[in-house]
Amino acid sequence: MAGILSVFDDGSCTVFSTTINRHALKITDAKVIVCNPGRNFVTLKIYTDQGIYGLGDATLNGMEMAVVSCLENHFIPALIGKDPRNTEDIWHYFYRGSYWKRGSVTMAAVSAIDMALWDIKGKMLQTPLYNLIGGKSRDRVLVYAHAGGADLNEAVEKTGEAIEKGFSAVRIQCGIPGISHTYGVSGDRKSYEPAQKGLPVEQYWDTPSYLNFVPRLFEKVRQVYGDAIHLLHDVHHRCTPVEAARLANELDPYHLFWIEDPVTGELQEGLRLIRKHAVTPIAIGEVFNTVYDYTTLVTEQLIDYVRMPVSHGGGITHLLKVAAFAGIYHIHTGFHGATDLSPVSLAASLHVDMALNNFGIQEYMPHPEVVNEVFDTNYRFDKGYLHIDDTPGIGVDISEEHAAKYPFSTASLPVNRKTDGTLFYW
Ligand code: KDG
Ligand code: MG
Repeated sequence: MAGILSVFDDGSCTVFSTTINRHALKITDAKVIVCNPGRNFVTLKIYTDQGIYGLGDATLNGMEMAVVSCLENHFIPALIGKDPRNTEDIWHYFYRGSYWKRGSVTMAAVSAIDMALWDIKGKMLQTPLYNLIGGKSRDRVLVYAHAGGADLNEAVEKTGEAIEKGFSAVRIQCGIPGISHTYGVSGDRKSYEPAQKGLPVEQYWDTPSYLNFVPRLFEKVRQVYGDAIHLLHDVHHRCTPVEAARLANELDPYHLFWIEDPVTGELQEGLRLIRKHAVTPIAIGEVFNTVYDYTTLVTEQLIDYVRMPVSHGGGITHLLKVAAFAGIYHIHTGFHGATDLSPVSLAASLHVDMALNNFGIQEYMPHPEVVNEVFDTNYRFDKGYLHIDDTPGIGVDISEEHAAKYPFSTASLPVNRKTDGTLFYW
């Protein structure tokens, strides 16, 4: 990758063959690219008058078009003419300046704008994003894989497959005897993708069966693979505080790396009961949007990992603040990285992971090959870690030509009911 070729007295410089005046930079246009290479992605592309553009991920699984509308009808028109280098001021313009603040849709739009602006900043300064936010705190990023099995034997087998691939940390989800569907388990042995075409499908859930089964799963996995491997589990918001306290307590002997979302994220005080009864570490926040969602959890040290994703939690600008807040309380990061976060998000998270001192682990659910036809990426997996190269900015590009071959198709996350029909958390 070519660097700055020459710098002139007036502050302008030549990068590649484009002359950039560093004293003036304006956003001239922005567009939203929606595509479906196997699943829907929404990508924001912001253009400047200096020929540099930036990309941000605006995907909100199952709610894609709401974010597109927010960007196209409300935020993009207000962006035109602003100086893209003013990431802090622009963040506050769309967050603090907006009377109707917070919420998943608005914050996904704010996040996409912020990511794209940091991408521009890095490209303009010809340096990878991590150099702008503290530089490298490590050489590589520890990641965890997903292993989902329809039953105990398959879950054990899938865990072994992840270890074979080089992962040293594995999140294990398993079909529960007596429950037809459970979170994180694919019906057809393909990789798990919760959003299904069309309107939400209804699934059924039974917490007592789940609570009886999960400790047996981790007992078995520890017997087979020993103590060295990091084990994780996602409760996916499905327990009450007392149920979660029982589960965390019964999992204590198997020394999990974490349990995730043991109770719904909005029930912050619920975590107090879990802490009284267990030392299994806790990760929360993939559905959070702002630092305010974390106040009680962090200041009372009720959790061990913050999971709010770069694409839903206000982008780089806000995630750095959340991570700093968490760090003061010895809480680490473990950012969300499911397949509904596009390669732009994954790369942006990796830059933050590289730079933070209180990085913990990164979720890594590789995208299917067809996604790499649309996105040109700058990260690679090797022996349990992701490595990111030194491409300037976030370092991911999109091929609009390939994206156009995969048009948007409505897909929704499931809705859950208890076995008697009562509506429940998914
Ligand atoms: O869109 C919903 C998914 O991102 C979520 O269900 C994935 O819980 C998840 C995880 O931990 O990856
Ligand atoms: Mg989760």
